[in-house]
Amino acid sequence: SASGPSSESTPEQTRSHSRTGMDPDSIRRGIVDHLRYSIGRPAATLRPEHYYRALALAVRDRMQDNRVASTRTSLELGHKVVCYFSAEFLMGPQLGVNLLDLGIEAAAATALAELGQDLDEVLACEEEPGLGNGGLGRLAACYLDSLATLERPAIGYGIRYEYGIFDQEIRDGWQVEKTDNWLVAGNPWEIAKPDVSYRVGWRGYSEHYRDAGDVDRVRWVPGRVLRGVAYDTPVQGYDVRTCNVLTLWSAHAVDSFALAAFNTGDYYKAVEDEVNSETVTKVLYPNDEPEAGKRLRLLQQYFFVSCSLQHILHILDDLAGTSVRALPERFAVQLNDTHPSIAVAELMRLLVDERRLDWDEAWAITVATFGYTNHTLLPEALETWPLAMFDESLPRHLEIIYEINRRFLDEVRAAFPGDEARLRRMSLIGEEGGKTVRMAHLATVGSHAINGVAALHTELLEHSVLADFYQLWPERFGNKTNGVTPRRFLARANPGLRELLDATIGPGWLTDLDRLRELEPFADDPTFQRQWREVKRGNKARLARYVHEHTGIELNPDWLFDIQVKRIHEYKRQHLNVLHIVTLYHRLKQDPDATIAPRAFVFGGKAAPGYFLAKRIIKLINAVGERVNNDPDVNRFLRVAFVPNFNVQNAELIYPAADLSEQISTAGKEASGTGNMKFMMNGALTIGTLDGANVEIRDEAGPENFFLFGRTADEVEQIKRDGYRPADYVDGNPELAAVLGLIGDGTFTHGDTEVLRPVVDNLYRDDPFLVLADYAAYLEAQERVSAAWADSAGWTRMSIYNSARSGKFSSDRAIAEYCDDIWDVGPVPVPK
Ligand code: H53
Repeated sequence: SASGPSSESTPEQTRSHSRTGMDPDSIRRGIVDHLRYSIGRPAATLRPEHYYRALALAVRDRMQDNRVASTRTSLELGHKVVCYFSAEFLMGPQLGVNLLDLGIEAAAATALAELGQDLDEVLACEEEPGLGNGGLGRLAACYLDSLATLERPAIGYGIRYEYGIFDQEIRDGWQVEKTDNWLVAGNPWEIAKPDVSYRVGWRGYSEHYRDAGDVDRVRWVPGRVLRGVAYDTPVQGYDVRTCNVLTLWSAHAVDSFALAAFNTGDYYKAVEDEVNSETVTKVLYPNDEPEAGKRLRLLQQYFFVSCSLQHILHILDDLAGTSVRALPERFAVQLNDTHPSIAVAELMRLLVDERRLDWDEAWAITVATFGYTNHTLLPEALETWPLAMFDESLPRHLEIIYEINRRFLDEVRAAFPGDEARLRRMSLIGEEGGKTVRMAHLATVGSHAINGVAALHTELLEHSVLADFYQLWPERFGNKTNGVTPRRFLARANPGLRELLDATIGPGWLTDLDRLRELEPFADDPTFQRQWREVKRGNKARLARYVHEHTGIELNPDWLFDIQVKRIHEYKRQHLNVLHIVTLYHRLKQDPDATIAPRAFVFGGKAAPGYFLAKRIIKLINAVGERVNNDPDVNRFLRVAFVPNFNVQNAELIYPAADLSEQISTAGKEASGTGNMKFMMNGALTIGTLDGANVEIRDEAGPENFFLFGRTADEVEQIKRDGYRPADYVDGNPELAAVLGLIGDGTFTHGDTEVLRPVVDNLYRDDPFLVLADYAAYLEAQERVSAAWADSAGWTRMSIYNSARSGKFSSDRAIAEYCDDIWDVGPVPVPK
């Protein structure tokens, strides 16, 4: 073989090296071995999906070698480990990125070709794990990628949902949800660890007793117990030996149900118990921002947090001579939103009740261990649990929260004497509309570092939602602007651009994205501009094929591709985008001689199944699309496509195909956004509000390379305070009135005047996200877009500048900041 074992290798190493070599020959042997020993199918029946599984297993073997070396290096040398707690990890397809990270894309393609298989066809067989809803879950996945690439020891901890985010189908313009049975064909990336298993209690009561040393103690006697089992997925860094791990917990009954049945004679009761336990990790709640408020959701959160903390303490115990007191020196635990914030109370319980530390010491350890990332200001998304439900579910944790609160409020009292209103505002227990446990307050009080996810978001956090906490502990607050991984969203998603970048600025940019600045001198170079446009056109043609295959709609790759993909939510204002389309439709219908620069509008995104208006907005997009696409008066200039089932896989086709990125949320509502960054890296220009990370995107790109419009966050608040009356905007704008009229009068719905009525009524009467107040400014910005598009060289220059200046939005930059400012974790190179 090409890379034979070195002469110093021991026989053991020789065997392992030849088994997991990175050359085409070794990979081919790996595939053949797995086909034979892991898949076990007669040669004649082998199809691409079998080759997919065999190659995935062969790749996993290679990552596993790195994993073993990484664990040894980080644990034995005593390095601190980042633990990222997240209820969601939206990992996306694994095979392609793992090949990239290991540097064996070409070798794998050769190996498959020798077996008569095509790599692209094999890659297409992967079912993506949809264990997340949107931005928050995908951010967690990007951060795992950067942690490994920056050689930081890290463990992602989460939930192994049996059913991930639903698959979306579009029928008659409506969203239809299909369950996502992603595990049916097996998951070659995970390794089940039945021996890595912890008990998790639930319900019951707490019992006070005196221990041998005559100290008052409390023990929790749970009414029910489940068992969590670890499933490990290796997370390979790019071009390094470091391979971290994502540990996801799956819920089971505590004892073998068959055994219990023999003892009690009640077989069916025992089976039921098994079934009940397993429901805990059965399904992901499909709400992106708004909290679900469901008891099972609280149990999911507690379940994965408890397993993870027990696992961490267990690792600490295994490190000879390390006491739990060293926890914050050895582990940094980050809470991704409030979903895992029950960890604060659970760690206190483990330290005080089980490890018998005194309260003050346990509290100091807890606060030093946790960091909390807030991802939203939307009031409906801030988690609170009804006190009664919480008490019934986690009675001991409620006692602990009361004690944390008592001590905390004493501290507030000391800092702000006599300020009763402040105490009420800051309490961990909310009093308005029935008592609740406020999880954001628990996470904040229990963490030494609290961060927002974009500069504007952090600023608003410090002066609105968490203002009282900021005044108490300003030094604990900081900003960590989000980032996305260029490995997946640039190199994998956009092979044409990757090649052009390599050819133009040489290698190295993929792990040092600021180097894209070296493109700037080429921004006006006609040859480079032509190559740039060719890459973009190829990407647009690729997306057009996909859209045609999945919707039947034909898009012309020479048109301007204007794209909005993200969860469907009123605050993201997909309906504002639609008002623009209907305005253009109306103008073309009014004036038969009118012409406009042709545009393809592409949408994608899922609506939470119970979100009435979001589902109507999907219907609105499809209804307008159907009419526009089939009307010869307008379809020469306009097309509208809704890509069904927006997910990580098709996202990789969509971002690189955009000319224009729609980031049009009401200012102050989108914490950061990360799709905005993926578009920018791939050379799209942004039309956007001053919201979330758009502000920083505009600062980096330069205001002349960004289409800004709309009210600022301050102005939005001002308008609301003054009493917003959306109807005034309709009365003052005949074109807007006509557009709303068309939507309401059945023009797009075959005469049905009821279907879209709720959307129109909502805008006219309430319009909580100021769609109508920003309509005129949005149209004006779109005019600027059209004018800029008419100048092809000018547009190309702006496109190049956007990519060239997107370096800040690499998740490598974000993770380096977390490591330096919050986690205190440095690089731990694993010898090759
Ligand atoms: O988190 C993203 C942000 C985005 C924000 C999103 C998010 C969720 O996806 C779910 C819950 C939540 O509180 C926030 O909406 O703006 O970019 C990652 O930070």
